[in-house]
Amino acid sequence: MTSTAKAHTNIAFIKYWGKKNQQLNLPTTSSLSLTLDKFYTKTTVTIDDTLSTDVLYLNNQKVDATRVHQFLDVLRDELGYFPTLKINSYNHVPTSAGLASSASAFAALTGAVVQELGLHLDTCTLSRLARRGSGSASRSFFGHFAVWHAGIDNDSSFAESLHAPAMPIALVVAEVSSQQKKVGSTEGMQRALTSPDYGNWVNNSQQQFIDMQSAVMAADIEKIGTIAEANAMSMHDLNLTATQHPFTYFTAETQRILQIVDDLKHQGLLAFATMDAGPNVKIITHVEHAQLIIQTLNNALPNLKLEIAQSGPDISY
Ligand code: 2P0
Repeated sequence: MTSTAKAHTNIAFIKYWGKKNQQLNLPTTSSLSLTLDKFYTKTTVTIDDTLSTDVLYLNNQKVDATRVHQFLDVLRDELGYFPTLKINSYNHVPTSAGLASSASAFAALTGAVVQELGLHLDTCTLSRLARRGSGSASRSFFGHFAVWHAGIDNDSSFAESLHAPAMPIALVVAEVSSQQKKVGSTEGMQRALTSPDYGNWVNNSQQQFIDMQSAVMAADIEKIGTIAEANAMSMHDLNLTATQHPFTYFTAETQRILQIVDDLKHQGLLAFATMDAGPNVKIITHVEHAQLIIQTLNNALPNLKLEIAQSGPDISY
């Protein structure tokens, strides 16, 4: 038998930036995301007990990904023994989009493995399992908006759909070229935890999480963008104010884009910036404003790679 799952990536509007338990990927705060239509991972899993170990192909290339092997060990702990697997994963998250693929990759892998084992688990259980591979993967099972409840232990930390109304929201993704060495999410979060502002960030984030849910349920794109921008910028302040190995993901080009977003906002457009573990800027806007934002960025920075994404679907099999 062979089983396939397709999971879309997501962008956090209220960020996950810090773990209270590294082994379980338990976050310090709850987070909230929009699933994106354009970017996804499709993963096929086949039980093959002739193999001596699990084998993984990524975009048709055999890879030895320690993180995936460790995750399959976690799944065997949680679900009980299962035979060796052959895994074929295809990432439709072009590096040019400047988005991380670990969210869609671990969600698709979890869905496909569980399907291949013939288990019938609810989506919140799948989310809880995928969290162990990568925190943000917990949110990639749900179309449109998802909330990941921080929880207090392995059982209580999972995501679910927000059941939000449809709305004309769009995301303009601007990829910034960067020579600087990337600080991975796990490392970046550890450094951020040493910021004297971390406790304040947790408190503010809790309020922003509540306010964001109201804004999403009211389909108020301006409010969504305003809160998302404030949350993202304070996340990046933590990196700068870390007492151990302070750092920044911002480059000169990032700052130029943020300036343009600010100018567009003052011209009356809906344009709000959010950023993740890298220099790329994602602009939250109304679908009708997206083209103008792209034109303006293109005129100012002709080499910038730009993509538009909209709300994406649930995981599918
Ligand atoms: C997020 N990010 O909420 C935050 C905002 C990046 C910045 O989740 O260590 O790959 O695998 O749990 O999920 C990216 O971190 O981290 C991330 P791990 P993950 O989307």
